[in-house]
Amino acid sequence: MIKNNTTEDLLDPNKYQDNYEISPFSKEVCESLFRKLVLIRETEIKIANERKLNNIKGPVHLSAGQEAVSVGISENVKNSDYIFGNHRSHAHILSLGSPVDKLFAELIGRSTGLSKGYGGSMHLVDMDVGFMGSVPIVAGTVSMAVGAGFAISQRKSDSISIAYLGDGAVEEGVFHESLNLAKVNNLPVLFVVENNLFSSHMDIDKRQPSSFTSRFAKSNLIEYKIVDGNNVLDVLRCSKELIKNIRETKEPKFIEAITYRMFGHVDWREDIDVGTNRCEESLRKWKLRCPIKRFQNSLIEQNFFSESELDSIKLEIINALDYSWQKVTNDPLVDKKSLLNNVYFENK
Ligand SMILES: Cc1ncc(C[n+]2csc(CCOP(=O)(O)OP(=O)(O)O)c2C)c(N)n1
Ligand SMILES: [Mg+2]
Repeated sequence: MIKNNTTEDLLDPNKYQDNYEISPFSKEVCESLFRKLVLIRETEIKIANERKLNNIKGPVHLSAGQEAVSVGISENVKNSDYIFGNHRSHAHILSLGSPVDKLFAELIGRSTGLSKGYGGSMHLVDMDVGFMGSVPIVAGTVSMAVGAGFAISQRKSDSISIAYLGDGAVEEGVFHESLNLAKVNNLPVLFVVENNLFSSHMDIDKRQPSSFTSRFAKSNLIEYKIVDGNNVLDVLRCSKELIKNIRETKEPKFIEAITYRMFGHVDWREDIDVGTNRCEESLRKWKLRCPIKRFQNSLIEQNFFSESELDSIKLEIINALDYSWQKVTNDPLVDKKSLLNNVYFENK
């Protein structure tokens, strides 16, 4: 059942498709993880469909396929931690427990949305769950996570900050300065690179001499781990150890999760043949490494759940999402007169 694959094999979609060992995780923990994974996947599918119908007016960057990264990590996050996202943050915020109604409302400009309807998909915030914000500027939040790390170290609490970033963000100078600052100041920051092998439409082979980004952690003497980002239990285990370590030592750490997105860079299309390696065949293979399918197959094979039990959980979630969407479409739109509220300007 379980093959011994190497780290290098993570880049090969023909590998890491097998079922994996569930034990010693309990049935309860697995059900909760499964529910979160499915919630995020089905939310992204719903958003893709509504965007295609033009019911969502702004662009959406979907992370279907990458759910296991934030779901695994969020299991080890406390409410007092500070989490920073990027332009692809629906999964980050939902995995922390932010209500899906508020995400939907944000996408359609309702005043009940996460950013009161002013922001849309790339400007999400929910301080109740520790999510400090997502922004469209690639690598824009990495230094902010380091700033939060400074604040935590001044307050001497055991909180941590987390910067989620993509493999494209390591090509920004601020990323390198952030790693350096976090290391020399002993800041409790976890850098999480979701390496989906693409920056927009350009695959990493064409941009970098190596497909692994963790070499930058190594050059800053930051401990790092490379993990199968499509195996929720591996991500959970790996982040648990590193986060515990950060809380104890106040040293920054780095996770590189190798994953793949099912949709294209933006919106519902699959972006076949716009990058050099993203052809129908490679997408088909990567779908065989789907984090939900592998978890589901492993749970069934090892008698944690039956197929029909998992199917009914899925159906329950899909129905709840349809209900949420319908509900928020009746919420009030942002009042146009308030659009300049909260905008700072100096009237000289
Ligand atoms: C500073 C900056 N440069 C370029 C862009 C255009 N842009 C938006 S997303 C993106 C790709 C980012 O790739 P990655 O960090 O790997 O994240 P992914 O989209 O793969 O999740 C680029 C280049 C931007 N938003 N900000
Ligand atoms: Mg990427």
